[in-house]
Amino acid sequence: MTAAHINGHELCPGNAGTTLLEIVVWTALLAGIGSPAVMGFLTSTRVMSEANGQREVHERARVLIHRMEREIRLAIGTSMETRSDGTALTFTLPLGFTQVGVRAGSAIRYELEIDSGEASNGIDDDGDQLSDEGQLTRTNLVTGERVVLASNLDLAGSSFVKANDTMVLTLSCLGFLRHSGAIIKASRTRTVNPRN
Ligand SMILES: [Ca+2]
Ligand SMILES: [Ca+2]
Repeated sequence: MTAAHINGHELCPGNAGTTLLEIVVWTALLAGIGSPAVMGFLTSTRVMSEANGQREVHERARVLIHRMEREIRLAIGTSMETRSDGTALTFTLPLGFTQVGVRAGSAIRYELEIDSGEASNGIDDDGDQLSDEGQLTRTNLVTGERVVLASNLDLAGSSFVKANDTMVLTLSCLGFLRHSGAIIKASRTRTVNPRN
C-alpha cells in the first residue's frame, strides 16, 4: 500500500470527482460575483446608449440649422420668400457682383415635407414611434437637383418665417430611444439677416 492509500481508499479523490466539484464551486462563485457585474455592465451600456442617442439628436439639430444659416446669409435679401404655412423658403444666391449691383445666380428652395406614410394628425401612422415626422429637402430650382438634408424632423415644431428683411428658422429634430422608449426632441432657432 502506498501513502496515498489507507484501507483501500484513495486519500486524493479521482480527477473526475474533483473536476465536477470545481465546476459546481466555480459556477456558484461566478453566479454570485458575476451577475451584479454583468447587470452593472448592461445597465451602464444602456445608459451610455441612451445618452449617445440624445446627443445625436441635439447634434443633428445644431448642424442642420447651422448649414441653413450659412447659406441664407449669402442670399439676396430681396429674393427671400416663405410659404404662408412656414413649410418652405426660397431665395436666390448671388452669381457675382457688378458696378450696378448683384447678379442673380441659383434659386434655392428649402422645404419641410411630411413622410409618405404619415399624415398630420398627431399620431404615429407608419409605426416608427415618431408622430408626424418629415424631412428637410434642398432643391436647386435652376438645375432641379433635390437633396434630402435630414429626416425625422418634428414638422409641428419646425418653420421658416420671414419678418421684414429677417428670416427666422426653427428646426426640431426627433429621436426614439430604444431602451427607455423615450422620444427626444431637440429644437434650434436662428434669426438670419442675408448680407446681399
Ligand atoms: Ca411615424
Ligand atoms: Ca401622423
